Amino acid sequence: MRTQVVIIGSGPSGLLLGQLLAKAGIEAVILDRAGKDYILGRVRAGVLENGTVGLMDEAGAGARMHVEGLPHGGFSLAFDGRDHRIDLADLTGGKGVMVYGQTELTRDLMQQREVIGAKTIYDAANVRPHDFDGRSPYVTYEAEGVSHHIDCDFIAGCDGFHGVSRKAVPEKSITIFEKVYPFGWLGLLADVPPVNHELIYANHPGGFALCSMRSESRSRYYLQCALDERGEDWSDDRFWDELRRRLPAHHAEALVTGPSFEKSIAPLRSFVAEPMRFGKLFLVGDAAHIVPPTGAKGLNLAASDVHYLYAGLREYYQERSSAGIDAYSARALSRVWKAVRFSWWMTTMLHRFPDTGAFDQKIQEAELDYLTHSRAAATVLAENYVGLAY
Ligand code: FAS
Ligand code: PHB
Repeated sequence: MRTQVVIIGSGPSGLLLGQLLAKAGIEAVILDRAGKDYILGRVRAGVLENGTVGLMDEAGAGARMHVEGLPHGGFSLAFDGRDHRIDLADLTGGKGVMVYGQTELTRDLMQQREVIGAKTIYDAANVRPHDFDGRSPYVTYEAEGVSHHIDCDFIAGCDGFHGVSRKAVPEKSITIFEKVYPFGWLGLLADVPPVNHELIYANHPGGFALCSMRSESRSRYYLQCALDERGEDWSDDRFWDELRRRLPAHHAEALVTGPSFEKSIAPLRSFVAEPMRFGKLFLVGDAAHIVPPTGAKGLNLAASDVHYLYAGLREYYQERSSAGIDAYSARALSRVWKAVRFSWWMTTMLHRFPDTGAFDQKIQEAELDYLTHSRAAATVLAENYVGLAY
């Protein structure tokens, strides 16, 4: 088989890239080691930047997002028993974010890919990129015990943090930057109305808490927890009691609880692989970088990577210019590192660290005090949260 671009990974970045390439008449085959149900069963991101919303529209997959998504013009920081609204729209000249679950975004992209009849191979085993630093890249995989070989012009490694693409790059050719945080997030999904109409990021002596949502009847909550904790150690009652403890009283009293149907713990890390291009192989999204979800940037960085790579590939095929693909890594990394900084800053400001001393505590309090009393400080937060320009 031969195609123009092989995309490894049918998550948000792979599917979004596939849709955009198809609209530009560029053929791509997507391979994923998992099946659709597994991919759709993962509970991940919930907040879309304007740029991501725009790319979904450009990909022809944004219709349901505009009907079921929740446009938000602000969010609250809660500390010392009070909450302080960050008015994103006022601070950024009218911008906001769209609350719409990654699961639904992925579902919409899968559906659109089926509509256009583009080729996606699920349950592809032992996917391997080859000769990407040479002139004839190809990808091999196995399906139902049969080995397959796909010749291509380019390979997009959209296979996430644990994927095969980054690991296929010789160690001497890649530089890793990493910071592991000494805590995780325990996430819970329940079909109960959200405690607030917008998100609440809470800094509390007992630890960080986040109140989010998937719709007006489905809530998504997170609690900072120790790395050695297990989801099964947290009954629903224990989770709800601890969430109430970490919220200001008026929110704690208003909290509607109910049975959870998803509970999981995610570790937090900052991770960047440089560069993001190796000959004919491009790393995209979580394959190249990971951020703590405090800044709601992971999924949105995958989208901006796709924007840069799509622009480069379209320029290559339509204008026979390599300028865009040659600039991909530098352009993507410039935005990645600003989002990594923002995610690190939000995480450092809002979480309790095991080694937080009295001085660090005072710095956190000063940071929050400055943010809620200075328009300039709040503007910096707001413009990063809605998403910096591509
Ligand atoms: P993905 O990991 O989504 O997709 C990679 C795909 O590649 C998967 O379908 C996988 O099956 C496939 N694959 C992997 N290895 C392969 C192989 N060897 N061969 C073939 N296919 C292979 N981001 C936010 O913005 N907000 C959040 O709240 C948030 N919460 C998160 C919680 C958790 C537990 C995790 C892990 C991540 C979270 N993220 C969050 C980040 C997350 O949303 C990612 O940024 C997003 O999934 C990135 O999309 P992709 O780059 O497509 O990678
Ligand atoms: C979510 O709804 O899952 C979510 C929202 C904002 C974040 C992280 C996660 O910063």
